[in-house]
Amino acid sequence: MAKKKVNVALIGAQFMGKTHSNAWRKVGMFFDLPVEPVMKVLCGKFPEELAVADKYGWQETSLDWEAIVNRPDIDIVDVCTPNFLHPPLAIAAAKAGKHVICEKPLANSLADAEAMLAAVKKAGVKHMCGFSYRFAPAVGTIKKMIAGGELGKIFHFRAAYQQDWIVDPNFPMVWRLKKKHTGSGALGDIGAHIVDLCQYLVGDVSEVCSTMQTFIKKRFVSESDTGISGKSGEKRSGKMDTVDVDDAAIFLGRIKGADTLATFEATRFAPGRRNFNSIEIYGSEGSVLWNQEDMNFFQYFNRNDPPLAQGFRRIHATDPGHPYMKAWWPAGHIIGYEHLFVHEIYDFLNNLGSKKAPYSTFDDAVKCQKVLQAVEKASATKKWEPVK
Ligand code: SOE
Repeated sequence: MAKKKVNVALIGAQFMGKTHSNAWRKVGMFFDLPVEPVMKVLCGKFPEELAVADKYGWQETSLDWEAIVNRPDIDIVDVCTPNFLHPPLAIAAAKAGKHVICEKPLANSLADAEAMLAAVKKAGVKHMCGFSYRFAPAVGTIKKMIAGGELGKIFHFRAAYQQDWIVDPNFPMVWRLKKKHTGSGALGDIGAHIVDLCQYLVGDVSEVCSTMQTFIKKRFVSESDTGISGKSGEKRSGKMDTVDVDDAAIFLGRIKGADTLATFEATRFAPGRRNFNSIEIYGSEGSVLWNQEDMNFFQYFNRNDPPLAQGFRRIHATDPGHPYMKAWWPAGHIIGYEHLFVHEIYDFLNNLGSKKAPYSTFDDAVKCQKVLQAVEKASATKKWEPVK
C-alpha cells in the first residue's frame, strides 16, 4: 500500500542544513517508515547558499520562509537557522499547523523557548529539538544500562564538550559569537548538549554555580560578512567587532531528588579537541565513559567483575543490539556524526502518528534552557542559583 507522503521544508542551508538534508535523504533508505518524506523546499537567506539544493535532493528553493511555512502542501518544517530565527520560524510553522523540528538550543532566551513550546502545544503539532548526541547508539545503550540499574546509584555525572575552532585570533566574527544572534556562546551551543545529556541520562539539574570567560574579546569583521556571519580565511574589512558571549563556561550542578554531583565544561578554547563531547558517569555498581570523537565505542567498568579482572572494557557499540545499528551495517562497521541526524529524523517520522515522543521534544529543550539561564545568572551573581 502506498505510504502517505509528508512534504518537508527545511529552513537554513549551512552546516545544520547539510546534516539535516543528508538525514531526510537517507532515512527512507535505511529505516522502515510509516510515511514517505518528500524533500520539497530548501529555504535560505541568500540565493548563493541555495545552489546546493539540487545536489542535496530538494525539489524547490525559496528565499521566503514565511510563504513556505504557510503553504498548504507543507507538513513538516525543519528549522536549521542561526538561533535568533528559531522562535519566529517555529512559532509561524506551528500556527500554520505544521510539525516542527528545530536545532538546539531552542532559543536565545528561556522566554522565547517557552513561547515556542506554547505555540506547538496550542497547535497540537509534533515537535522535536535536535539534541543529536542522544541518538548515538552508545548513548542509547548507556541510557538502558542506567535505567536497568547496571551502574547502580549515580555519584557523578561529568561532561566536557571541548572544541578549538575559534582559538585563532584571526578567526572572524560569526553569528555564534554575537549575543543578538546566538544568545550565549559555548554555553548555549555546546553546553546545551551536555546539559541535555545529563538530564536525559541521569536526572534534572536543580541548581548550579558557574563561571564563564571570553578569551578573545574583539574579532575582525570579514569583507564577506553578511551582518550575520563572515567566512574564515576571508579578507579583513578593517572593522573590528566585540564578542559579547562566552568562549567557555564551567559549571557545577546538583541533580533533583538525588545526591548526584554534576560537573560541566563547555569550551571552544581547547586546542586539539576538535569536537570532543565527552561524558563520564560513575555509580555504585560501575562506570561508563563515552566521547563523540570515538563515538562507536564506550568504556564500561563493572565493580562486580572478578577482582583480578576488573578494568574499563572497551565496548563496540556497533553490534546490532545497540540502538539503530541493525539498520546500518554488520558489527564493527562503524557509523559517523551524520548518522545521528538520520536517527533523530527516523524517530520523529516513526512517531508522527503516535502519542508518544521517544525523542528530545521542545519540553526537553525548555528544561535545558532553564539550566542555561541559571548558569548565566550564577556566573553573574557568583552564587548557587536554582533552576526554575
Ligand atoms: C558548533 O559548535 C557545532 O556545530 C554545534 O552547534 C553543533 O550542535 C555540534 O553538533 C557540532 O558543533
